[in-house]
Amino acid sequence: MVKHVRGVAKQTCCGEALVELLEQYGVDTVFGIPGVHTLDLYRGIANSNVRHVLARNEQGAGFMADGDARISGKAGVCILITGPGVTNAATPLGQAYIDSIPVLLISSVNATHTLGKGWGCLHEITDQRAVTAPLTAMSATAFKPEEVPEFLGQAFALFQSSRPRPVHIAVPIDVLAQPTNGEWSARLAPARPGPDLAAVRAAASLLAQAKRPVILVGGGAIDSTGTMTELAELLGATVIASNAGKGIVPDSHPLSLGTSLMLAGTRSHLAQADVVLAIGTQLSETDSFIDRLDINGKVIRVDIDGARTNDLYPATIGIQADAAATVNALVSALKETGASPIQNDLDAVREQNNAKFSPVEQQHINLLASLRKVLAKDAIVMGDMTQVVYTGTFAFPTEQPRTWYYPAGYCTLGCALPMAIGAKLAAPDRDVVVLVGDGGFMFTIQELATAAQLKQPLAIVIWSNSTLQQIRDDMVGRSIPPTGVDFTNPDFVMLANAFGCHGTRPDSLDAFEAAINDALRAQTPTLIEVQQGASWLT
Ligand SMILES: Cc1ncc(C[n+]2csc(CCOP(=O)(O)OP(=O)(O)O)c2C)c(N)n1
Repeated sequence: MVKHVRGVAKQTCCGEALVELLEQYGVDTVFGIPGVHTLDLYRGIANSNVRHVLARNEQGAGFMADGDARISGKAGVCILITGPGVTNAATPLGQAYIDSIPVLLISSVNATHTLGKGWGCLHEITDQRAVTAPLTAMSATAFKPEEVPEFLGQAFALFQSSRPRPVHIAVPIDVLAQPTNGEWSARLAPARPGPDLAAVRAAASLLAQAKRPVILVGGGAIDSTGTMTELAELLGATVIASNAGKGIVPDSHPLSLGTSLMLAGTRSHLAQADVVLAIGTQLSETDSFIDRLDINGKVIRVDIDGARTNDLYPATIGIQADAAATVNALVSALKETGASPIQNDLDAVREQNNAKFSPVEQQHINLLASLRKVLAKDAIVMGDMTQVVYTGTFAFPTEQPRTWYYPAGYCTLGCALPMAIGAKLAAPDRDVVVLVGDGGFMFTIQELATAAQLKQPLAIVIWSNSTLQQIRDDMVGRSIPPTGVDFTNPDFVMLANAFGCHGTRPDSLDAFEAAINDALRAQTPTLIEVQQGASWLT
């Protein structure tokens, strides 16, 4: 590609052209850490309108891209070096894969003529593609500049038209430096397929005849807010959300049991359903923490991934289509046939669910009630792998999708802080809170420097107990003496100050609420350490 800069013809290299093409696809932010292998990509970033966010470790960059994608609904992009950059990002790729998040990793790879030779080149890896292939929907290496627009076209088509999962495109360093020929432009991608209307009519008729219908709602249905509630109301059906589906139907709706597949009342209610409509959910083990749900009714499955309709819970009617379009079609079909809703009172189920909480869970519930009180409905809570988040899954009332996050599938300690950084960049006007254990926080603590550099007013609540409590409990449960779980924490307030952040240890629920309010209005992140067992929590 030849560009004219102040009358002088300038040849664009592949790295630069790649960034220009990303801009054409609507990418406005990339997360990364530069290295000698990505200089030509940074030449492109430097000459573009793309914002570059410097992470402090590539794992952080990957999670930031993931958090950005979860909130914006668009691809989150990271640009990383060959070898260690890519391997550091393997974990966020794994998480984005399991949660169907469109993360695009652009990386370099060693020069074409060195690949596979084992010469010991800088950042060399025997087969980089083999690292990311199992963690992505597509992992491709562009051996010529002109392959870049093709692979990017494929990546954005995958994100937009099918189950969105991460994509890795690697470009050898010699190819990144090569001049490009011709103009590159973004390619069109088809819309997701709509449902087969005969199958929709059959599903609507099964649902209309159901005496005890249940709708299981997953993250694939995230764009069906409103119509999903209408569908439930037309049927009088109970709605149960997966972790990723939390908030699609407001938790406060009389027909909603929230995210509660891990609770006995909900599970026995599901077992009694005569028709179960599962939309955009893979019914995974990490939503219930049992191997197999007791489902005895006829199953209708709606999924963009056709294989899901025939897995552990085979469908009587399977519809491979976009969830939102299918919910619309089901609502229209039910309105046409004039279906009437069943009477459905869920109070007894809720009572059974609320029967017994442990003393520590009760502390979580008290803290979460305070948090809910001070947060706006659209505030974002990024949850890490900590018991207060496990409790919040069912105990934190959520009224909107894309507001409560607990990525239980890959279950990666330390994901929440960098995801929150990406989320805040995607939605600067929304409040963002991190809920993280003292164990999990230490996994990505360096990204506090990123958040401080960005002056993000994140409220970072650290649930502090100087132990890996969940694993300690599991050991005790299996009669194993607690081993390798206890640790000494740093002074989190001093640590926050060292990073240029605020730090505080509230000593009452009022003080906690004030700390959250202050944090969300600050010019920098705030660490709020909450001690498990503190008298004000009980
Ligand atoms: C990367 C990674 N390593 C190990 C684990 C296993 N694991 C799951 S929960 C947990 C304990 C987390 O401790 P903490 O963050 O302090 O939260 P708590 O359980 O005390 O609430 C561990 C080690 C994991 N999920 N992810």
